Amino acid sequence: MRIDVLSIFPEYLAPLDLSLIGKSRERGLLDVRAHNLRDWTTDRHNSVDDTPYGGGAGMVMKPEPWAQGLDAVADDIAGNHQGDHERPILIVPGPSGQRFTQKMAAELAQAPNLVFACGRYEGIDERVFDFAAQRYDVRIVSLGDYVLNGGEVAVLAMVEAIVRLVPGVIGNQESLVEESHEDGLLEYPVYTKPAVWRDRGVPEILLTGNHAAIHTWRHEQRLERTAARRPDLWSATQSLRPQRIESGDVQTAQPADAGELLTLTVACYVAEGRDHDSFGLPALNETTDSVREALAEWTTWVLRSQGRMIGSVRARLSGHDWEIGRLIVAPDLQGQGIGRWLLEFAESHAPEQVRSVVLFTGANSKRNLTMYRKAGYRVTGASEHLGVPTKHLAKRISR
Ligand code: JEH
Repeated sequence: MRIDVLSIFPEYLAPLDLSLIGKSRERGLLDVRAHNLRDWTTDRHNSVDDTPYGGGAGMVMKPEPWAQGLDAVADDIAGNHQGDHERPILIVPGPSGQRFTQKMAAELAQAPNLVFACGRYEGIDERVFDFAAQRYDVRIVSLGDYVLNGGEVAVLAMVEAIVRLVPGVIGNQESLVEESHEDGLLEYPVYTKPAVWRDRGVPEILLTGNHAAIHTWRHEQRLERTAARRPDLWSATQSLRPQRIESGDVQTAQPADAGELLTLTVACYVAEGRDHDSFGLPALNETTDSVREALAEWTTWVLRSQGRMIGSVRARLSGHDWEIGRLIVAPDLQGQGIGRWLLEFAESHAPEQVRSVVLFTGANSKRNLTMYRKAGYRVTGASEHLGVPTKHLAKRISR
C-alpha cells in the first residue's frame, strides 16, 4: 500500500516512520510519503492561505497549491502503474466530514493507494474537492465531534487504524481476530501479575481456571461496561441483545416449524452460497419434507422474538463428539451476539459423556470463523464438501 500525505507541516507526520508502521515500511509492505504543500506554491512568499469571501473569522487555504500538489501526486501514482488502475482515494480530514469508523478503516485497508490532504486554518477552498474528484475518489472524513487545529493529527490516527489491517503489517494476525465492538459490545477488563498489587486483587474468578465461568463473567463485564460508558451502543440493539433472549424464547423445533425454518435457512445460506460461489449447498436445496425429516435426526432449536423465528441451531451425537450445525440468525439481526448465544445454548445441551464439540463451516465464511474462534473453537482440519472448501472446528469442553 502506498500512502501520500500533503501538509504544510510534513514534520508533524514524522511518527509515521516509527514503530509498527516504520517496520512494515522497511519490509516493503508500506510506502508512506509526506509532502510539503509549499513545494507547489508559486508566489514569492509561498503563501497557502487568504481571507474568506463573504467575510468571517480566520483564513482559508488557497486552491491552486492543492491543485498542483494533487495533480503531481496523482501523476506519480499513475506513472507507477501501466494500463488500468483503480482511482486513488483522497481522504480529507475535516470537522464536518463523515465519521471515521473501524468499518471504514477496514475498507480503506484494501486500497492500493491512499492520499491524505491535511488542511489548516478554517479549511480548504471548497472548489478543490470538486477539482480533485476528476482523478480521485474523494472522502471528507472526521475523527469525531471535537475541534482540532488541522488534519495532521487526524491523519496519524487514521493511518494507524488502517495500516494495522493491511495483511502482514501486524506480526500477530490472531490479535486482529479479537477486535473491539465486533458484536456491538465493549471489551472486558484485563489483568496481569501480580495477583495482588498495592492492596488491589485480581477478580477471584480469573484465578479459578473455570473457563466456562470466566467466559460468563467476562460477558457480563462487557454488558455492564457498554451500558455504563456507551449508551449509544447499548440502546441501538438493546431490545434484541442476547441477554434479553431467555431460554423461554428457544424451543425444540416441531414438524409444524418446518416451513418457517426452511425459509429462514435459505435466507441465511444465500450469503454463504454467494461467498463460496456455490448454490449447490445442502442448506439451499432443502424442501419442507427434508427439513421435517432432519428434525428426527438432530435436536433442532428455534429462537423466536415476538412470534417471529429469528434463529436456529441443531446438534447431535456423532461418536464421542457433540456435532453442532445449521447455526443461523435472520440476516437483519446478525452481528448482535445472537449466533454466539445460540452456539452456547447448543453447547450447554451436550450430553454428559461428551468431551468435544465439533462443527463445520465454509472456508470463506470469515465472519463465522471469527465468531467460532472467539468462542474457543480451533480449526482441526479442512475438506471439500460438494465443491465447497470446508473448515472443521472443535472445542474441548471442560467439566
Ligand atoms: C480540523 C481538518 C483543517 C477548526 C474549526 C473549523 C466545527 C462546529 N474530528 C476533527 N475535528 N477537527 C478536525 C477533525 C478531523 N478529521 C479537523 C481542521 C482541519 C480536520 C482545519 N481544521 C481546523 C478547523 C470551523 N468549525 C468547525 N464547527 C461543528 C463545532 C464550528 C466551526 C474549521 C476548521
